[in-house]
This record gives sequence, structure tokens and C-alpha cells, in this order.
Amino acid sequence: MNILLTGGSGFIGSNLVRLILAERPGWRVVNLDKLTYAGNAENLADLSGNSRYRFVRGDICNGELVADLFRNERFDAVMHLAAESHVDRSILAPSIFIETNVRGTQVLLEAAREFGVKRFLHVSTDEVYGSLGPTGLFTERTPLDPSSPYSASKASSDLLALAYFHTFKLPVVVTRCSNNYGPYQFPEKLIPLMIANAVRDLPLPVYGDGMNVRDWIHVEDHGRGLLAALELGEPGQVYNFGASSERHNIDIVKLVLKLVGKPESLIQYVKDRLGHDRRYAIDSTKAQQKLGWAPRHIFEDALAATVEWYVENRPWWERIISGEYLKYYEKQYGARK
Ligand code: NAD
Ligand code: TDX
Repeated sequence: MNILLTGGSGFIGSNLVRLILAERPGWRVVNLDKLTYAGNAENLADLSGNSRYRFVRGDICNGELVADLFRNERFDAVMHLAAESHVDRSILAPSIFIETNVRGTQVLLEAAREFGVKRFLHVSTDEVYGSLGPTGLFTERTPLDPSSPYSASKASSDLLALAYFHTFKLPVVVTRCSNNYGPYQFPEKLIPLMIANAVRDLPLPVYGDGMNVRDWIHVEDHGRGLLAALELGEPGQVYNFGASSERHNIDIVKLVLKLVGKPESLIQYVKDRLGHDRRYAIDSTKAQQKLGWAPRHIFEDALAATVEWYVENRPWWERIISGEYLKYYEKQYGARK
């Protein structure tokens, strides 16, 4: 199998490239990544020279580049992960989310239609379903009701992908996963941001009352789900992934402080995120039954291992939190205190 994997230099993408190379011996992966602020060539630097891996720096919105790549590589399948992925940034500057997540996806769908692929896996998020009240779970039949520019752009790309199945019979499979954690996550997201701040004795900014709920899944469990969806998923179908690990944000923050060995006095409640979704929770019964998939990681153990990874790989995130990150941090958090 020759796979086009977009966004392979980001968090989930880089973990997935490693999983594929380790567990699918006959596969070759071409990683198309623009290396935005969130993409980091360092994540996969050790793969240079590996004949089963090729890195192409490029923008998924560049139709000519994408068509050339499809023409030359004759891909069997696409795993599409490239996206602008951070909700807070979509509130500060929405346009690039429409460009990359909506238009970029359409460029890839069009190339896949022109050149033909056996599967087009569109990697999406549970945020397209909007927010839950205190009870209930998102199923694949939950109506789309996105709240942020990020989730609206992802919902749009989901609908485009499914439209290419209905209209052109492109063999599209859509996945929607809950919040991921694990190594190589950019420290703008809740868990790595809290670890990096706790390690440096900086305040831990908790939005609102800290009682919003997210349903956490280890990045490797998500990766295995994506492989199952690619190999066993039925075209035109949507599959939810989640690990039934709902936690209040404040409990995660307290757990991180405990694991790093820092006091709860570092917690700082700050102004809430605009339009902040209250609760996400996933029903992954369909993926479990139809794809034979199940999460393997236990949240508390895997969070401890994740904290350990960030403590041991401090140079990795210290290089990131300079330059652009500092400007973003000041813009996002400077006025929130
Ligand atoms: P990330 O921000 O860590 O990585 C995104 C990658 O895409 C980066 O390497 C970036 O350089 C690349 N990219 C961005 N714009 C591009 C463009 N125009 N052309 C080519 N490459 C571009 O994101 P992530 O957390 O790894 O998420 C990957 C995918 O999974 C996204 O589609 C996201 O919506 C989805 N997802 C994420 C989560 C989560 O919890 N992180 C949960 C569910 C779904
Ligand atoms: O500083 C913070 N303080 C805080 O209280 C940050 C960065 C977050 N939060 C809260 C907001 C959310 O309730 O923590 C929760 C998680 O926030 P994020 O890590 O930004 O994730 P979320 O907004 O839930 O979106 C994530 O999950 C779905 C990913 O970023 C998306 O890419 C994915 O689609």
C-alpha cells in the first residue's frame, strides 16, 4: 500500500506514521505537510533515509502540487489529517481554518476523484456534534451542531467528503474522535500546556469554572482506530472513536500538578473561552462492533506516562515555546487574567 498521509508532522499524524511503519510492514507513507507553527519536522527526523517514508513539504490547498503528487505516486489510499486544529486560534483568526480545513480538503477530494484511490479516510472530530448537557453521548446519528469556527470548518469538510461519496462514489470514510493526549502534542492544548507550565512553576490558566468535560483518548488508540477504519470501514460511513474517559478539566489540571509534584496554588481561573462547549462524550459502539476496535490505554496510567514523556523531552517543547508561541500566548492569555 502506498499511502498519502497529510499532516504527518503534527501530533496525531507523527504518532500515526510511526504506528504504520511499525505495524504495516508492506506499507509506504508519503507525508504531505506544510509545517505550519504546529508541524514539526523534528517529530520524524529519525526517519530520513527510511525507504518506506517520504516527506513532502507543501500546502494541501495547492491544487497543482497535490495533483502532481497523485500523478507521480499513484496512491492506494489517503489518510487526511492536515488541519488547523486549535479552537482558541480559530476564535482569534478564523480565516485560515476555512482555507485549510474546508478548501484544502476539497482540493484533496478532487485529486482523489481524478486519479482514483481505494479509500479516502477523512479524520474529523467529535466537536462537529456541538455540546452535550450533563447526560447522553454523541453517536454517529447525532445531528451536526458545531459551535466554534474550528468545529464549523471541520463539519463543513465532513459534509464535503460525504458529498464526494454520494455524488462521485469516491470511497470516503469519515472518523470522529474525542480529545487526544500523548507524546508530541503541541503545548497550546490543555494537557501539554498544563504540564509545561507546571514544570516551570507558571500559572495554570483554567477557563471559566473548570467544570467543562472532555472525553480523553490516547493518541495511539486513535491511530489504531484510524487504521481499522481505513482497512475495514465501509465507504460512506462515519465512525466515532472515544475511550469512555470523561473528566472535568479541573480534575485533569489537579492530576497533572500531582504527577509533576507541584502545588494547586498554581491554578489560575481565567476568563472563559467564547462559546465554550460544556461537555463532549462519545459512544464508540459502532467502531467497536463493525471494526473490531477497542481502546487499550487506561487514562490515569497513560496520563502519567505522558507527563513523564514531557518531563524527559523538555528540549522538544522548549524549542517550540519560543518565538511565535510566546506571541500567541500573550495574545490568548495576557488579557484573560
Ligand atoms: P496538529 O495541529 O498537531 O497538526 C496538524 C498538522 O497539519 C501540522 O503538522 C501542520 O503543519 C499540518 N498542516 C496544517 N495546515 C496545513 C496545510 N494547509 N497543508 C499541509 N499541512 C498542513 O493537529 P492534530 O491534533 O494532530 O490533529 C490532526 C487531525 O485530527 C486534525 O484534522 C484534527 O481536526 C483531528 N482531530 C484532532 C483531535 C485532537 O484531540 N487533537 C481530536 C479529533 C480529531
Ligand atoms: O489553557 C487552557 N485552559 C483551559 O481551561 C486550554 C488550552 C484549554 N482549556 C480547556 C478548554 C477545553 O474545555 O480545556 C479543554 C480542552 O481544551 P483544548 O485542549 O483546547 O481542546 P478542545 O477545545 O476540547 O479541542 C480538542 O479536541 C478536539 C482539539 O484541540 C481539537 O483539535 C479536537 O478536534
